[in-house]
Amino acid sequence: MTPSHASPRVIVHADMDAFYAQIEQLDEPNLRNKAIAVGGLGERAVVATASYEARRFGIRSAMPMVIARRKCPDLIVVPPRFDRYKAVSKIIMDVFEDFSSPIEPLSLDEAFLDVTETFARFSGPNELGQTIKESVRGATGGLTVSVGIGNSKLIAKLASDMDKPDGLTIVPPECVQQFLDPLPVRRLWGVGPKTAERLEAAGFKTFSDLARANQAALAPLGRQARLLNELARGIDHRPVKPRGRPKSIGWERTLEHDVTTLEEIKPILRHGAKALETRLRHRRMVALGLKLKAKTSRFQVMSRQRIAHGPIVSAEAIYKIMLELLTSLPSGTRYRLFGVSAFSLEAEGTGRQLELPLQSQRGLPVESSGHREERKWTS
Ligand code: DCP
Ligand code: MG
Repeated sequence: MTPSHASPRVIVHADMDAFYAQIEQLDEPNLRNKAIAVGGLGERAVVATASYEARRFGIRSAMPMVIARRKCPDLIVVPPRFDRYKAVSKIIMDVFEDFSSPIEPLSLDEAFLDVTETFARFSGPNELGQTIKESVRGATGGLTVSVGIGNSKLIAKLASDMDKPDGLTIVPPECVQQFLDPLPVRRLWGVGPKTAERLEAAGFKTFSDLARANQAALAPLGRQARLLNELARGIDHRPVKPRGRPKSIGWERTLEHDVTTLEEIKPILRHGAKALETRLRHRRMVALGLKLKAKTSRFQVMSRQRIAHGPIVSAEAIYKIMLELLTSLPSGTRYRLFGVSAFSLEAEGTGRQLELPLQSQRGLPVESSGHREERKWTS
């Protein structure tokens, strides 16, 4: 039985542009607008990825670095920093989670989002797409992502690739066939290169060829024939599959200016608490533990955490605990980053009473790399 079509799905595919290279250009302004390749320096090194400036010279992922240098003698080669890429990946996946339940990451820099439920919050797909792009830019300090929106994973995936970099491609349901028709069959997402070869050998060059083929023409494709024909007609019911249950869910922000006073910090924590509530609700989870993280202007990281006696989910309750945890961090210090996160997560509705009185919770300071500070916080 095929799923009902009563309410069409809204699926987004978001894929960062020249991911590693863009991060290097963000972190090192001297590399901006230049042809750069991220990869090793050894003789056998290959290009992990190249900036769009370098792609104009024909440089591509997986190309031997010697060839890349030959194509572009001014190419700047930057060694990879995987920890940084992973950290950025976590930030963007958290952003995606604000829009979608569930999200399905495909790699460090791309994910499917099923936004069917949250779509009504936006005036239309354009506002949805622009908001995702803006949010990624804001959370990462300026990175661009290309976004595709359609009624299936296949359409969304193909659409995000249409207008890179910094693209937004929307395929309305009534335009699906027109969008697919001219594409070569090897672009069918979920079809391996072997199958694509077989398709081409059997005379199917484009989606259009495959979509319009009759039973007899499809016969040589064997058991896959029907599925391939349906995909070529834009029929794709594959669900967005959630990633595994996370150990923690968090929000953090590096501030544009360092802050010191309670009055400056309160709105940041309030914002963080709201963002965390959204993320917990999207994943239908509640938190038994909450953690406040802070980084000083001297890059000293401190955190304080608390185990709650009951599950917490509301921004109000999170904010209240954050304010309490804040009082055990040094006052009078300049802070450049705050993070609000939840751990000891449970699925929502597992039976415990929600949000028991906060007074009964014990504070457990941990991981403190800062010295005890006697000064009190004042507004
Ligand atoms: N990657 C890699 N080796 C490859 C392909 C990719 O190490 N053969 C890494 C580097 C990329 C990252 O994975 O930055 C993401 O891969 P993408 O295919 O999404 O490529 P980019 O994000 O670099 O470029 P774009 O998506 O704009 O085409
Ligand atoms: Mg990418």
